[in-house]
Amino acid sequence: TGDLAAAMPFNANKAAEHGQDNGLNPPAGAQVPPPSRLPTGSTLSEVNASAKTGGVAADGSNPGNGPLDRVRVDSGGQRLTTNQGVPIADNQNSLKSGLRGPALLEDFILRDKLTHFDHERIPERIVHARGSAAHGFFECYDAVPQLTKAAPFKQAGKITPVFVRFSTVAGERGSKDTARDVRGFAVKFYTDEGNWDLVGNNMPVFFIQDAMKFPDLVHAVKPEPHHGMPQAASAHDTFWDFVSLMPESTHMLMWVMSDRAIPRSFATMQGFGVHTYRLVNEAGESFFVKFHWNPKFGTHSLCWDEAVKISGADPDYHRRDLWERIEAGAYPEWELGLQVFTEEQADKFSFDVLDATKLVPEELVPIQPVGRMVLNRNPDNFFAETEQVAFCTANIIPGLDFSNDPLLAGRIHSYVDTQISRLGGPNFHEIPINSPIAPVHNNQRDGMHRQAIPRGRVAYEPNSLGGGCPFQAGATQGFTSVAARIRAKDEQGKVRAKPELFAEHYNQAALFFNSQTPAEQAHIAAAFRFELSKVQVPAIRQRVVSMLRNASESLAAQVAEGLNMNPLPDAMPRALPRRLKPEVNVSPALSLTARPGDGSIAGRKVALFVADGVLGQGVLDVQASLVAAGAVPRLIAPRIGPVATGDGTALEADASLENEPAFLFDALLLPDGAAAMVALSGDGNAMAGIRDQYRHCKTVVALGTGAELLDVAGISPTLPTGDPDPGITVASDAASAADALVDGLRRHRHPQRETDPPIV
Ligand code: HDE
Repeated sequence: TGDLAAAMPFNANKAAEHGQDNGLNPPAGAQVPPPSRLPTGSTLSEVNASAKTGGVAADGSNPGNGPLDRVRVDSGGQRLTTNQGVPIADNQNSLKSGLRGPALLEDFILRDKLTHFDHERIPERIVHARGSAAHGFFECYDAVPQLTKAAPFKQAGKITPVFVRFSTVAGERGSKDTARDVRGFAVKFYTDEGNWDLVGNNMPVFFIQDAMKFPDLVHAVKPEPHHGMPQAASAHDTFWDFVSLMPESTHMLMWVMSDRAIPRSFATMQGFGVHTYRLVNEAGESFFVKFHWNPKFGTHSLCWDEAVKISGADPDYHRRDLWERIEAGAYPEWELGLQVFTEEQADKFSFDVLDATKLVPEELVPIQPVGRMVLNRNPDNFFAETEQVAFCTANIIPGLDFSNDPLLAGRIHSYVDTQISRLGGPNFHEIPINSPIAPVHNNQRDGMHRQAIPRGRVAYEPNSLGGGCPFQAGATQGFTSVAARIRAKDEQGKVRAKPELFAEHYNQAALFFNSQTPAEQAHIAAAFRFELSKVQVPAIRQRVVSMLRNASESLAAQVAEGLNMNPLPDAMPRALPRRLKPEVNVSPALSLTARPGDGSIAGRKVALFVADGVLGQGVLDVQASLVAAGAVPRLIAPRIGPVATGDGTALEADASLENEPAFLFDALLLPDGAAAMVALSGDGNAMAGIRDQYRHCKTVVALGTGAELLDVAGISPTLPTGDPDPGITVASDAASAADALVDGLRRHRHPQRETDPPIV
């Protein structure tokens, strides 16, 4: 490198400090590339492509594993150390001056431990604080190049790792899972073109149309600020005060008062991107799109009394269900569907596709399946993964773009912003669960908790000293925004206002209500009644009913009757007096019953009651059949442990009637055996359990003398109509008992039995 080089200091270990064109370059290849986040020896495309095209990925394959292995810590066989790696001799006693003397300030081991402990909490999320998450993958069915160039959809069979977090909205981090609430459904795709976060909900619409109102909505639904009540509940004055003054919330209220707000499992709820987004293909053509996640196990919900009881017995009900399904290999799975439409089509709709309080009925634009998502690995550490994951609607990749939805616009700002205080600075993207698999190269530097060690002297662009790197990817490779024109008809200059169609608030609220089955409609009416009966100020209740009259007179009348409200208040004046004719008046796809799933009963839980004197063989046979069908049977007895069976079979109770009450289960078996019948019939926990199963419209199957327990509990195998109750079976042998349980689980619930108020 000549005389100049000889005259300059040169550190061969820091070759990159020397620029490209000054004659001081180390020989080509001498720079050590930074360590890769990929598993040793593999390339990005290997990590992201399955060997197959179409069909199924290998069980247990989890492409997200490799990149996180770098930071996983396993202390098995290791000695205890301080955070500096200094081995600790004694973890029981602080350092003192004499046995009874004062503790010494020099005890860096105690101080290391206490200091870290003192700071181990971070702020919870402003909303969606309570959540549960899992790793998995997205698998593309077929490439859709005509629609999008987005990485996950580029090749049939392509695998993209995902991390998914489900959440409730209103409750704090430690609140119950079964609150009546919207559920968050946030998916982080670690694509080979960067992270794409599809941060959605389990309902396709939202309460408000403009980000300006979000803090107001959240302040209204959260516990009231003077006394901090109620926790994880919308049944209070401030929420209903706000929404009743915001008629745009009517449609969303229908969803939140429906059984969708109390899902049976995260695995049995739909997910929606909510906003209209854009897909962009290689040619730069763009299409509007709505994202739908449809669960393989069908859409199933709890009923209200069940949700209330579960929240006491197992506040972690959904978190546990997700964890156990994955541990058991009953992997939750969803199909991703796209509703694709053009701007010209959208122009003709009777609603505005930029209005997040509106959905696009499936009858108008069908859903096109493009892939499936499987969750197959539980996190190793709740805090490091589930708590620290930071979803940001701003995270999109080439092939996708935003629409002008004004609610989305606020979100694009808010999610990045909130992480800066929640996760303590601008480098939260470097926390392992957040960092992309795609390499990160830019000139952003420093800040709290920086992990990357950028090499070289160049942190600006343009530069010549770094050879112009990192260089702009250019329009063919890099992200470009769709050059969507502001059309003449939309050109108004700066305005703080809304498009006219945003003022139509009731057509889709009516569509949703009218598309529900009678049982679902009854639940909506009961939910409004419950929530509004908790509201103290009568004028607020009146205002809600007056709003409902614009969506459904029948619903408004039922709610008013439930509240002893007489006469009915006048209908609320409409913001848009002219009526718009909706394209569809009934959309069967909006009913939960429209998606029974693939018939699998994987992960569903069955209580098999047992007690001393039980004829154990029948119970074991039912248990074996249920396990074979993928369900989770549990033996429940008055006490845990061994059961003295009447036929000498060895049985051990998994749980007691006290610690796992029957309402935690999807179905119930009452066993054969005269002595067991006597024991259970004298046990209030068993009797309450049978009545709860009945009241919650779940399946109860009695084997032999077990049928007498139904009589003792006052349960009739006949419906109020006089027909036999399809959810109550008296079986003479284990095989038919198992069949009846499997069949009942497939049907989930038997609403024919339901009355209001309940007869049991
Ligand atoms: Fe969120 N939302 N949101 N939201 N949201 C947050 O971001 C916000 C909205 C949703 O599991 C926060 O990281 C604004 C719609 C989910 O970590 C915050 C507006 C939808 C999650 C935030 C909305 C959502 C959040 C709190 C209106 C469905 C949990 C912590 C303009 C499409 C993600 C955080 C997770 C979380 C802001 C409206 C879904 C404060 C400003 C609509 C699933 O940034």
